[in-house]
Formats: sequence, structure tokens, C-alpha cells
Amino acid sequence: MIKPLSLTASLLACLVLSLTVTAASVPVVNTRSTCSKIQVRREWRDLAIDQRLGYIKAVLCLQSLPPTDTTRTATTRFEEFQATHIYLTERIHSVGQFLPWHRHLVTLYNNALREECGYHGPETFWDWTRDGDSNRPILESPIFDPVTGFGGDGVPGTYTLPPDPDGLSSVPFPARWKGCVQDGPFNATVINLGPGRLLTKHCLVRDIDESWKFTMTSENVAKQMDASKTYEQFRVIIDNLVNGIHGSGHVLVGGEMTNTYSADPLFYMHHSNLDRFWWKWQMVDPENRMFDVSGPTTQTGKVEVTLDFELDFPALSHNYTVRDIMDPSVGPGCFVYE
Ligand SMILES: *[C@@H]1O[C@H](CO)[C@@H](O)[C@H](O)[C@H]1NC(C)=O
Ligand SMILES: *[C@@H]1O[C@H](CO)[C@@H](O)[C@H](O)[C@H]1NC(C)=O
Ligand SMILES: [Cu+2]
Repeated sequence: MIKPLSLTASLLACLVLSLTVTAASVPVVNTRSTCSKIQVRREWRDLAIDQRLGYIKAVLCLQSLPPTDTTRTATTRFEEFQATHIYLTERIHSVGQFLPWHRHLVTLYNNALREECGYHGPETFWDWTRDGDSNRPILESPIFDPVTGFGGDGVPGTYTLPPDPDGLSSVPFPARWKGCVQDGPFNATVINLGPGRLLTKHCLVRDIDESWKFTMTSENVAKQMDASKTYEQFRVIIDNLVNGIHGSGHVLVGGEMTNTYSADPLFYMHHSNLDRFWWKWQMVDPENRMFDVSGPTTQTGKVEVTLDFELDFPALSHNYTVRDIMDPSVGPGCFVYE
């Protein structure tokens, strides 16, 4: 196992500024950093079986490592990522920086799987349109496989929501809590965060609902993407539950995934897919779209986000500007999608 220190070292290596010289010999600092390696993200079912098993093993490893910041509510390194998401929830959803912030959270998570838990397969994501386009029930997707996937549905009657005297567990999606996942690699996972902002020890809860399948087709996603000519339109469309681009992976799986404040390992698989849709949208017209960003910086405010806006990742990373994150093919992202 590699210590978090090497993560910092490799990030720094990635942040070396490159200097270019224009025709007029005026030195211009290119602030976009170079990468020692570009990660090519590959869909889950395109990974070899041993890569899938290696990924799962690395997630279990993150779940067994202590948090780097022991003063917070996270009890493991895995929970530390979700704790940061919980802590910032109101500042990173339904705002202009929603997509860049989540893009970098997924990058940091992937870095941790690799650098702290030795995963050496391709970075990966769950393209749920492949399941939406298929005639088979979603539960038969390789993503829910009990041996080579993330395990299946919750078992009814195995979980009861705790009392919520302070209203802390309110969640934005229509949250459903059928029961504990009892097959697969996470059947013994104990989650200490959630539901909502409550801190309770509980199993990984899912409540798979096939009726959302209609939003998960590639046709639906293409329709929403085509309708989005600006970042502003795209940003607003992805947050519309019925359009499905952001909501689908959450509401289909249910349980922890319908709870902004909680932790299913599928969260990162889904959010990377959402990020991929953004990347595809950017790549339609990189000149105009790669650095297009807009929207308020707070849920109720009127201040517009800019490329200079700072994104913070408490306990995970130092700040980055939105500009740093927009083009994932340069540092600190250093990835593309297949
Ligand atoms: C999880 O699955 C393993 C292997 O199938 C089994 O031995 C174990 O009892 C299960 N644990 C729980 C908590 O269900
Ligand atoms: C990091 O970004 C946050 C959020 O924009 C900001 O409040 C904070 O001051 C920044 N921290 C540093 C050290 O620049
Ligand atoms: Cu989120």
C-alpha cells in the first residue's frame, strides 16, 4: 500500500508549468499543466474480469483504511470522500460549479484507489445507457453482479430508517430504503454516515426501481445533450430529474444513492458517467465549450461562477480553480474517456 504522500508527490509532478514561446518571442506561461500519464477511462463491462476484481478490492481497501483527518465524522478513508461531499452539499449542487467540483472529486477518488490501494487497471465508470438500451432487467446488468460487480438489490425487511427528530435526514430525491445489500463484495460494509446528516451505523442500502429505465436510454441522453447549446442549458437540464442525465443512476439504484449525504461505491461510477456526458458535450465543440461555465456560485445567490472561482476539497486536496478542471486531458485531471 502506498502512503497518501506519494499522491501529493505525483500531483506536484503533474503540476509542472510548461513554458511556451510565441512567434514574437514573448514568453507566455501556460498554466494548464502537463501529465506524466493520461488515464483512459473505460466502461465497467469493458474491463477484464481481473480488472473488475482489482477495482472492487481497491474499494474494499479504501473502506478499511483510516481517514487522513481524524477530527471529522468519517471513520474510513472511503467515507472521507463522502464526508467532504456531505460537508459541502449545499455549495456544490444546483450551482454553476456542480460539474467541475464533481469531476475533480471523482479524479481524487480514482487517484486514491490507485495510489493508496494499488489499483492498476483502467479508471472506470458505469454507462447505464447500455442497460437502458437493453431489453434485460437492469438488475441483470454486469454492474450488479454478486461476484464481478457491486452486488445487487437491497433485501426487503432488513433495514429500518432511524428516527429523525431534528429533520436531518431530508433528501432531495424521492429516497427509497428497501433494505440491505446482502450479496456481493459490499454485503458486510458498515456505513457510518447518513441517512441524511444523521450519523448511524448501517448496512449498504439499495432499492432498485426498474421503472426509471425509460430515462436511461442513449436516445434520451442524446436528446438532452442536443438540446443544450450552452453550458447554462446543459447545467440546468442535467439537474432535471425527468430528463434523467444526473438523476437516473441515483433513482434507479435507490437507498444510499437517493441520499445526497451517503455512500454507495456506485456513486463514483455514476458520477464519472455524468462527467463523461459533460466531456462528450464539451468535445462536440471544444473551442467554444471546453471552458464554457456559468450559473450562480450559491443556491440562492446572484454571483456568477467564473473560471477563477476556487473549488475546495477539505481533507482531500488543496483548492483548484474551475479553469484547472475544465479540460480533463491536462493536469490535475489527466484523463479522457474511451
Ligand atoms: C457476505 O457474503 C459472504 C460470502 O458469500 C458470506 O460468507 C457472509 O456471511 C456475508 N455477510 C453478510 C453480513 O451478509
Ligand atoms: C478555497 O476555496 C474556498 C471555496 O471557494 C474558499 O472559501 C477558501 O478561501 C479557499 N482557500 C484558499 C486557501 O484559498
Ligand atoms: Cu453530488
